[in-house]
Formats: sequence, structure tokens, C-alpha cells
Amino acid sequence: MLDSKLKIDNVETFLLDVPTIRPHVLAMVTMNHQSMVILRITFSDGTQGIGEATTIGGLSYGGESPESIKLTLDKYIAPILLEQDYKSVGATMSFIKHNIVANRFAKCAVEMALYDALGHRLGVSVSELLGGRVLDRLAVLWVLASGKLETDIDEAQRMIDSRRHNVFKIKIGKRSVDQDVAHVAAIKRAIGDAGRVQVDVNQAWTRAQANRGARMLADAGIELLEQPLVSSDVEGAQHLVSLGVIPIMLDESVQGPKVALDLVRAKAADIYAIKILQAGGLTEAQEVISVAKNSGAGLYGGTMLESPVSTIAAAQLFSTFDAFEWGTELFSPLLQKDSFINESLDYSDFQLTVPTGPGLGISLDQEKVDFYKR
Ligand code: MUC
Ligand code: MG
Repeated sequence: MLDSKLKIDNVETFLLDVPTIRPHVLAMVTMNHQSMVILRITFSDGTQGIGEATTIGGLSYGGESPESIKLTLDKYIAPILLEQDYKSVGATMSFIKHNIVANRFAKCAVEMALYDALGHRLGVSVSELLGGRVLDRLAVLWVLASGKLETDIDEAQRMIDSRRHNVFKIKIGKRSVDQDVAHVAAIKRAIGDAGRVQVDVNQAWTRAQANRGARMLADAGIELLEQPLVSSDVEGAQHLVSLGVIPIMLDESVQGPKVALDLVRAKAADIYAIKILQAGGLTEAQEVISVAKNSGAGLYGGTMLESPVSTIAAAQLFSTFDAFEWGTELFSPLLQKDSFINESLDYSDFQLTVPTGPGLGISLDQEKVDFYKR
């Protein structure tokens, strides 16, 4: 077997804080920077792989924080990686899953790095290892979340004029339903047919607010309502889907393949947001995609506002499907003020080009990593 004589010699983690280009106002937190955990694994043959685990707003989004992810990787996962004889990505991930419960984000960073290293060893991109590329470019929307109407309209207009994005997701849920709907309706009116508009409530509404808000948003020309209710409210989501007034997308609810199967059985979504970190890895994300796709639901490529590292890992996976009819939100490298990779990403004509080099097709700029390292 190709990898049978390999060992993992070194596991490094870096916690980086990178400022955003403007405050990013979400229902649960306002972000002025993003914190990412970057992982680098070095093998005995000299090949290296990089991975990332990133969440949003400390512990305001999920059960793993940047600090806890780093600790999990350093104290619990690195020793496993260093002690085992390395056989394959699958065997290593299987061993980790048997020995470590939960911690999906941390596990995803490891799988990403193992695939990156394997790609370098074989001279092929991660998308080839995941089944082969179907698409070379992915549709990418822009998230309007400045919290200010004029800024949001101005941003949307600039994105349309420069042909960078023409689909917009507006973050709502902080203000009253009436104020939020007035805000998004004004943006939709301002851009007219030049752009499509979706909203993400990030779990902030009650059932009564969601039932009312869904109709108001549909009347305002909004094409999709994402995660209006708390992630555990499957019945509430199911009811909204049954109303049929606006397509309902689930995001925070989709915590891995088993949960996705339960959601599909409950008919709780019209569309599923696929996130490699929230799924627990590239393989788990493939399984979520398979479950959602075969149920007849729509697919959308989500983000945890990751750096280019995990963004490109997600792009490598999404590029192996032609089923992402709702496109992706892989825009976060553009929300960050600076990048710590050597390559520049091509965002143009409303799409992102998936890198073609070996592994993820990107590499760390160590000087920048050291600069942003906490
Ligand atoms: C979320 O909804 O998961 C995704 C895009 C964005 O702006 O924030 C994240 C949060
Ligand atoms: Mg979302």
C-alpha cells in the first residue's frame, strides 16, 4: 500500500486572528475579526498538509470555540497522529473517530490536512481524490451584514457593477420582524432584477415570528429563508416547509450525516446548507450531500467564514458535484482584510475558480501566519 511506511513526524497548530473589512453583524454576534485554527501536519517523507477549523463568535455559534479546537488538536488528536503508523486518510480518521467523540470541527481540520498531504504526494488536487472535478468554477454570493441600509445597498451595487456577486444574503434577526423585512425589502427594491436576495435569520425567530416573517419576505421578493428557528426545532421547520410560501434552508441544524437523515425523514427543509466543518469532515459532508440530494432537496455550499484554507477545501469538495443548484457562500476570504496564503484567489464573473495545484492547491505564507498568530 502506497502509504504503508509513512509516519507523521510533526503536528503544529496556530490560532490566528484576522480583522474583517467591516463589522459583520449577525443575529448572535458582531464580528470585527475572525479567529481560525490552522493545522499543519508533516510526514516522514517530507510532505505536508494544511487544514483549518474555524467557528463564529467564540461559543456563540456552536459547541467548539477556537481555543477549544486548538486544545483538542494539541492535547488529544496530535498524540494519536504521532503514535500511529500511518496507513491512509480513511484509516486515520476512522481511528480518531473511534477514540474521540464529538469535536467535528477539529476532526475536519485533520481530514483536510491529510487529504492535502496525500494530494501533494500523488501530485493531484483534493477534488480528484474525492471523486473527480465536475466544475472548475463555483457560483459565490455575497453576504450583506453591515447593519446599515445605505452601506448594504452601496455594497450590493458595487458587487453587481464589478461583476463579483449578483446574489446576496442578508443577515437578519437582530431587530423586529417588521424592521428586518423593511430593511431587506428596501435592498431588493434598490437592486431590482440585477440581483437575487436571500435572508438568514441564524435561529433568532420564534415560530410565530417565522410564520409571519416567511409570508412578508416572500411578498418582498426574497427567494429563500435560512434557519429562522433554533437548530433543534425540527417540527417548526417542518411546518414552515409545509406552508410552501418560501423555500426554507437549514444550516445550523445540519450537524452531520445522521442528523441530516433525520431532517430529511422529517421533511424539515427544502434546501440544505453543506458545511465541511459542521458536517465533521470532507467525507461526512459527502454523506450529508448524498442524503440531501437523494431526498430531492436543494443543495447550497455554506461557510463558517473560514480563511482561504478551509474555503478552498470546501470548494474542492463542492466542485465534485453538479448538484449545488443554490450556489455557494464561499465569500469569506473577501470579508477578511488580509490573507495568509501565498496564492491569490480568483473571484470574478460571480464565481470562484477552484485551484488546480496538488492537494488543496494553496500554501501558507509563514510570515503572515506569524504576524496574525495570537
Ligand atoms: C452562518 O449562517 O452560518 C455564514 C455566512 C455568514 O456571513 O455568516 C455565516 C454564518
Ligand atoms: Mg447560515
